[in-house]
Amino acid sequence: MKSLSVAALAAALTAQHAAAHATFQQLWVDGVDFGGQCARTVLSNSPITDVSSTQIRCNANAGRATGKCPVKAGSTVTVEMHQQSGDRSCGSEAIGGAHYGPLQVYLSKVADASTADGSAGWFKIYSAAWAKNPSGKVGDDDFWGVKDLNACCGKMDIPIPSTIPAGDYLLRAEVIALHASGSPGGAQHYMTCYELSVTGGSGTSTPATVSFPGAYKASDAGILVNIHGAMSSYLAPGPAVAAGGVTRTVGSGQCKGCEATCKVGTSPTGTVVPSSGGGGGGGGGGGGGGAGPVGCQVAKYAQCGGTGYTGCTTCQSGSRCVDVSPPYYAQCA
Ligand SMILES: [Cu+2]
Repeated sequence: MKSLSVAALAAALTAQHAAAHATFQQLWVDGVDFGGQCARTVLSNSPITDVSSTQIRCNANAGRATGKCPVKAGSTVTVEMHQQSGDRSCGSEAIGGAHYGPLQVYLSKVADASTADGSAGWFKIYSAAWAKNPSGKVGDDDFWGVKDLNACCGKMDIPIPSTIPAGDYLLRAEVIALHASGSPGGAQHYMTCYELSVTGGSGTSTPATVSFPGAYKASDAGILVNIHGAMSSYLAPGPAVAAGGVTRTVGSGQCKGCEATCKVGTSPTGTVVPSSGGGGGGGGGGGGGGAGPVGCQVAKYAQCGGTGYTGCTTCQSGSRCVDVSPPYYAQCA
């Protein structure tokens, strides 16, 4: 039997590890599939590990969304994560490689979700973190939000508080993978920002907010932690879940996502509210901006097509428009 050299083995493990990485890609609203339309598409499925970086807001090089998903306060959205761009099948885990940790969701009230840069304050509306495995097994057998997410084919239902004021919001969905977090900088943050236009609601709740960066420290008990041994508790990082938000009891062993009704390809699909003024989404995209039908040009890695997309379809020289999540999303590559 042939044995691999150490270098070849290391390369194989690195490749396998990268393949296990993931991004939040799609959003459902009350069972209506908006695909990737209101997601600021993340170009790499690699994690952010520096909690003091502005990339901790909405990930690195997040491309502009097609528009804003219309959401009624008090309704339920479903975030959807997968390892590979455009692959919504349930054949592989949403995030693989024993990348266990919490799933948390934040909202930020903004003037315009299509241009907001994530510097406004955030409040937490959802946390699915940890629970002890009652079987007595410890360490990696404990229950984690990530395990529930994987059991639901990458989908998790997130109730939107009925008490928030109407207006634009960024919704930040985040998995923190803790398999290597026993040493500083080892925790892996996987996040995507979705652009929402919220209507209705009683509109009086203004929860206290935190900033990104700022909400997390590398030394937080929920970030610098060895999850492979016995744990008696786990404190998810960031602020407490705001009033009207949900703390999920993880480890039910059952999917509590919308998988019974959310069927890719056969569920109703939604149309986003167009981005205002043709401006670019914040946080990167190469500054292509100014999308318009005449003389326009889309920067490499920015969106150039897909359901509901009305912007420029001409890619900058050296790149071409590629379907990455047909029919929802195409980008210059
Ligand atoms: Cu990893």
